[in-house]
Amino acid sequence: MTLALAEEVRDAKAQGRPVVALESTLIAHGLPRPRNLAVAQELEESVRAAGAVPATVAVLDGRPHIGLDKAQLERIAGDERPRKLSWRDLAPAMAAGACGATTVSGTAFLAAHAGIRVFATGGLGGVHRGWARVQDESADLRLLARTRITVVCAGVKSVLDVPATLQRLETLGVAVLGYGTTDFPGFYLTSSGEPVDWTVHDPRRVAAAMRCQDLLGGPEAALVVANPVPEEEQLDPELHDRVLAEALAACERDGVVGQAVTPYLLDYLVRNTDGAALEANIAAMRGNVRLAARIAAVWTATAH
Ligand code: PSU
Ligand code: MN
Repeated sequence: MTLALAEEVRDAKAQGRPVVALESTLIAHGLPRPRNLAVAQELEESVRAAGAVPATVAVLDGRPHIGLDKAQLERIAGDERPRKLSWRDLAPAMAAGACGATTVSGTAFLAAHAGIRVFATGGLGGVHRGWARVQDESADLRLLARTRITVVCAGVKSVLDVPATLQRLETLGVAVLGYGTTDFPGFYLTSSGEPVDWTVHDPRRVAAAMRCQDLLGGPEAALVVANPVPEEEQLDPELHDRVLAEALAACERDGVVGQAVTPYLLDYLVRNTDGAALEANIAAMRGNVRLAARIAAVWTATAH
């Protein structure tokens, strides 16, 4: 595949140093400009500070890039408004010479092809509420069922149907490890109120599970590490529940459907919590990136 690997990423891989893949849709479509660029740069810096190399993934002029330089990151965050590319969109985007930010499924696919095993994001896509009426399930879930990569996330956005998403992950055979928690995180909230089957407290235990996946072989599947936002940085749960209920009602009233639903709800949450939802979102990403760097460090140090 014609992947453009940043020099820094190529060197790190050749020398067996840790690399962490980062997703670009959250930069281009998940955060408001111009804050998005500052956050993207900060996340890359925090991977470096932890001794790993960041590899933000995106498609530029039809070419998948693994690791972006400063100008390329600015393009993804800027006014060009790159498209949102899930896994299925990669081939058409390449053929069209398009620019696009990759979702969890697009990023995981490209990162795995580049031989990167650890990936950090904010929240996974999942099963939308009202699935019985409109079968909207993110392509993230099926891609993770067939890609050997470890994804560190803060759960799935609370705008989704969390129990249904956990059920789908079970059906698809994707293991979920709660990091320091017996609850599945609730993205903006420390807990979604749903339990997880497995809990770990140390990056070494995550790396051990990755090793065991490889020892077992069999169908390729991801490992989801669900890392909660610290309680002191979460969105106030009462405010969250109230504004989310309003947002869902407004969405229904305005007849918003399909791809537009998530951005609509997220924007509503940010605007109606005085930005507190945005701060919780960024706090979650920071924590995930730091943990991913630690996992990647253990993973490369215990060479295989
Ligand atoms: N969760 C976030 N921010 C995001 C997304 C999820 O907190 O920006 C993005 C991710 O890129 C995820 C995608 O992969 O939304 C899922 O979109 P869809 O439901 O269209 O598959
Ligand atoms: Mn969708």
